[in-house]
Amino acid sequence: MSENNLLSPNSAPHSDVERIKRESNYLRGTLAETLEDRITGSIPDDDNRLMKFHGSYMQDDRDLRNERQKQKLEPAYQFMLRVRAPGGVVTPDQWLMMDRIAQKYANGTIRLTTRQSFQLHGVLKWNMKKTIREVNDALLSTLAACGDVNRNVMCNPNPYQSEVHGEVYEWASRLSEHLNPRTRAYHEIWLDGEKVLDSRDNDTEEEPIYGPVYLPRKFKIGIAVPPSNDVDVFSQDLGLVAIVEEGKLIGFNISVGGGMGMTHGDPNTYPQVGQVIGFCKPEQIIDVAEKTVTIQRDYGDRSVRKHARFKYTIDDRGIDWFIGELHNRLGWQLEAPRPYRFDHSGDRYGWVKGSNSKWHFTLFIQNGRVKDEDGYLLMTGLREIAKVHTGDFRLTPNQNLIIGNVTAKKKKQIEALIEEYGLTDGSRYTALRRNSMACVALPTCGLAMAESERYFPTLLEKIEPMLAEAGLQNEDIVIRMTGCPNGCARPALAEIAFIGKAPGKYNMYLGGGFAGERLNKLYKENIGEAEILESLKPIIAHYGKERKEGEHFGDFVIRAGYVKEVRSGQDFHS
Ligand code: SRM
Ligand code: SF4
Repeated sequence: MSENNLLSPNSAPHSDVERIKRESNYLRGTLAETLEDRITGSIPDDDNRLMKFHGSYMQDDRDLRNERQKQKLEPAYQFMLRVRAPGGVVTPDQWLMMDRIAQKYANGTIRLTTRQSFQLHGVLKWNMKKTIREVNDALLSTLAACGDVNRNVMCNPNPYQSEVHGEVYEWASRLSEHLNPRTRAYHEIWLDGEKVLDSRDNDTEEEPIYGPVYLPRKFKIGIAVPPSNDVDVFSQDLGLVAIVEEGKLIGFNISVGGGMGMTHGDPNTYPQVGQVIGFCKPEQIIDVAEKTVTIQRDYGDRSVRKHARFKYTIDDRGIDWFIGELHNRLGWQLEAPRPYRFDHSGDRYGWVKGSNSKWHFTLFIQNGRVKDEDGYLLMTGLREIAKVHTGDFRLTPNQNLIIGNVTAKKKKQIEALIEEYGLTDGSRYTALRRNSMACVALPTCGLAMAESERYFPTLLEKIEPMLAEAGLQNEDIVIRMTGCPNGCARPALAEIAFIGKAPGKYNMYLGGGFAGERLNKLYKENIGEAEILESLKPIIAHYGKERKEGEHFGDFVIRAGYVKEVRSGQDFHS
């Protein structure tokens, strides 16, 4: 392994997280002992860092913080658990397992994420082991769902072209498998597997791709199948665009250096869109991904975590440097990128018949939260469907759910359940809401500066009458909200976005590309609901009156001069 793995590009001291990883003995730390400690519901900071690699974060219920402080109680510590499945494809039995453990160990809800994973919230330390075991028994995993490694590999859930989906999904699974950490720590800690290493063997090479300190930061891969850019391929560290000719997958265009996170007011941090650098055949993709990951391993910034994502490695050294380094490591060269075209980044709802003659139903799930509420028994409905369904479930990159591969024979039964539980394809809502996403934020996310998931539906309710007035109820407009600038709902790519700044206050951005090809731009800073509505109303009315045929909202606001076009992340703050 290169020496660069041990030194930051600027030779500055490494961040403390690097020490924790290095001393962890391949992600073990003192986690096993910590979990046995019954005195507190929390775990120490160092172990919490390592816990992420195992798919979990320690959190506390922020709604209860003040009250517990007053009562001199420790915060209401609990754990978020992320369960990943490449491309978000799971069986009905796996769905039933998620449903069961959500009731048994978590807060009784399931959260479908923007990267096609599941999240559970509210798991207590004492139940973590049991929960992860049940996940593992159902052949799913939490390993590498978080942490400085390759995360859940996203892939277009494409219900239309079943064969292409099958092939692309296969590549997503292989990529995921190839880049999985190899440490046995996960089995030892959670599954009481055999201990294969002890601290004396710390030098043993267990991680052929990552090495003992893993990556400088998280790494993300997603595969889009044009014309759908639902995975927001340009937000990925490594984005793959499937090139399909005559119904057959012939290879992938490769995009590198995308990412969404930034810090408010810090121009050294910015969201970035990936750059397309070439094309390769399907069977070459594993090699390309592995070499890309090792370049980031060796050259990524290990001193300043805010500057450690792959996008900064590329922007600092230049795209030509990266291509040269990649070609060197591959020992062969990428071909010129092939033509492709994206039409949209959202989901297409309702029933469609796939090319394999099976049926697929895309269900609208507001902000990905699966739960039962008065008058809408979504969780129960999905449980009843899973009990009879013989196909699969596919989590979409927009926090929705596809009931996939329904046979003609089963369709009636599933339709009846959809009807009985009033499950919706979103047609009862405006197109704006069908194209909306919000991150989790409060009360569980420790980084949230403002509400997101809990507040966004209320804000949409207030925007929707403006659309009705302008005759735009059925106009697809991509709108997203996050509770902080980390960008978990990929807000920097939305046509309208709100990014939390403080309780009740948001920065408002306009002008992202409808197909996820362009970043948006700051329009108003630190505004509350009244000002949001006041600002949006005239723009929506203007768009209703003066949009050109087929012109998307994000393009219109640039043409009409509300915001300037952003061509790359470096222009984002200017
Ligand atoms: Fe995220 C951190 C939730 C997708 C960028 N993200 C977090 C944490 C774990 C907060 C923390 O570190 O303490 C959030 C947990 C909240 C909670 O209570 O559940 C969290 N991120 C989520 C999810 C659940 C949002 C959702 O509503 O679905 C998504 C889970 C994805 C998954 O299944 O793997 C999620 N996060 C994303 C995305 C979108 C994507 O990957 O397509 C991004 C932007 C893309 C990117 O990475 O550039 C994203 N999350 C971040 C960042 C900023 C990273 C950066 O480059 O600066 C953080 C903070 C960090 O890593 O320090 C973060
Ligand atoms: Fe938390 Fe911020 Fe991510 Fe929202 S965007 S889930 S507030 S880290």
